Amino acid sequence: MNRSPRRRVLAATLSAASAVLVASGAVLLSAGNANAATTLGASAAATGRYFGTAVAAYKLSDSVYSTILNREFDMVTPENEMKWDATEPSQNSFSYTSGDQIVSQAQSHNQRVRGHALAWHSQQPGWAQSLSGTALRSAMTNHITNVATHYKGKIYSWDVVNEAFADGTSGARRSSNLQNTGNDWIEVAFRTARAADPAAKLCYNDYNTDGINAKSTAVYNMVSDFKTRGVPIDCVGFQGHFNSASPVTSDIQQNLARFAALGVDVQITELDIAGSGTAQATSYSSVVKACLAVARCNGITVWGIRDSDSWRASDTPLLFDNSGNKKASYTAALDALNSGGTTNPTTSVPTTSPTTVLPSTSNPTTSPPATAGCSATVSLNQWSGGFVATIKVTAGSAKINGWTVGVTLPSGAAVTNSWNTTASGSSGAVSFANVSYNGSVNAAASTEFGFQGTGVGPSATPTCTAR
Ligand code: 9MR
Repeated sequence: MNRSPRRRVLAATLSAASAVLVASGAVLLSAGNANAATTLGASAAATGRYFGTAVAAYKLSDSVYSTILNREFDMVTPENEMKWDATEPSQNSFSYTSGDQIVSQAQSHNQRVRGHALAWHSQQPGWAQSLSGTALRSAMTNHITNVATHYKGKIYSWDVVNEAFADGTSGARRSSNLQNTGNDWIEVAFRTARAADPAAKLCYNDYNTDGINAKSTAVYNMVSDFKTRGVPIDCVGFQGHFNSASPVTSDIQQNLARFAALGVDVQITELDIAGSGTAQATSYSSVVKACLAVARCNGITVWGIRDSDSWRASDTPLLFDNSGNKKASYTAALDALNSGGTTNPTTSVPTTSPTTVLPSTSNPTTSPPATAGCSATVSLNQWSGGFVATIKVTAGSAKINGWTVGVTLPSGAAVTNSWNTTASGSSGAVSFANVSYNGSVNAAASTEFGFQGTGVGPSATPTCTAR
């Protein structure tokens, strides 16, 4: 794949590492608890998430490999075995042996499976590469129907479409034979997958979309459009292939949050980070924490087990060394998981109800608030031509039951979308009110919302009015 350097985002205020998004149904787990889990899967499960890895069928007989796989991970993605070239080597003749092997080993170890990938410009069989137009479109839908039907009931989520957007700043679709069949090929793929396996979560998956940039915004706009028009999409995968040209940026959390606010789950799907030692460990920690801070970020998958298993082994990008020993990056990822985060409301158990973040012990009618009110601060990620603002609303010394934040945008700036709030106005003086689930904020507690815009974002301290 092309790995052109991602555009650097100017982080006016770094909020990703420390901010915690308190979204619907989210609770905070205490850090450093004595019952900290000792494997990646168990630790992720404690917050309602999974921790997965890419798996190669031919390595399952390697005992070092399979011991780590079955000890640490509760989700697997076939690295190559469910791709078009593997599953349909000649037209309408299907081959599932290696994919089935991974599914059956996963089932016998209580691991779920992310199917990867139904429609992709790469790793197509030769016969598909030479098709075009309606012949290719029919071949694609036939492929999706057959493969998704074969695995029906066995797949947690499918990467229905993989890597359909171009790198760089164009925000355009990637040019490919599939794209040449018509711009609707992606939604046709999703509708076909839904019809074949209605229970599988359907994901769009891509790389260089981890932070906020032109490519991720193009994907965001597509997902938003799909949700508006009822095209079936349940999740967005962010591959997370990082190296020095394409480093972990501070806005991953904000990017995950803006997609989640569209009503989809978000997942880190192919995480690997070139490097070693403390620098690599710190990067792993920050990616894990970004996911934990977003309630709908419901899982992380690393793209292989040992460094030697990686598609780019010389970058030593994984959590285990060539001998299967845990690296510093493993410990950093596990510690980050054990530090807790927002629980995932789509998979969490009932004990994680929002009532835990909204204690109702103070009754304003009998105990008037000492100091009503709230304050707000803004964290800004600004790039040339656009920005994302994250606003933190903090209650005063008494619980508040609603809030409105006033922001003055500089001339020429405009709000294009927002999350965890209802916006009034889009330029000049804009006000943001709480939504149903984040109006109640306990004394001295905080909640966050955000918005994206064009132009230059607001830098002045916002006003906050409480109810
Ligand atoms: O890890 C996969 C490697 O074994 C294959 O040779 C390669 C072929 O394209 O695909 C690798 O996995 C890719 C994944 O399917 C999609 N995102 C990028 C991954 C790394 O290239």
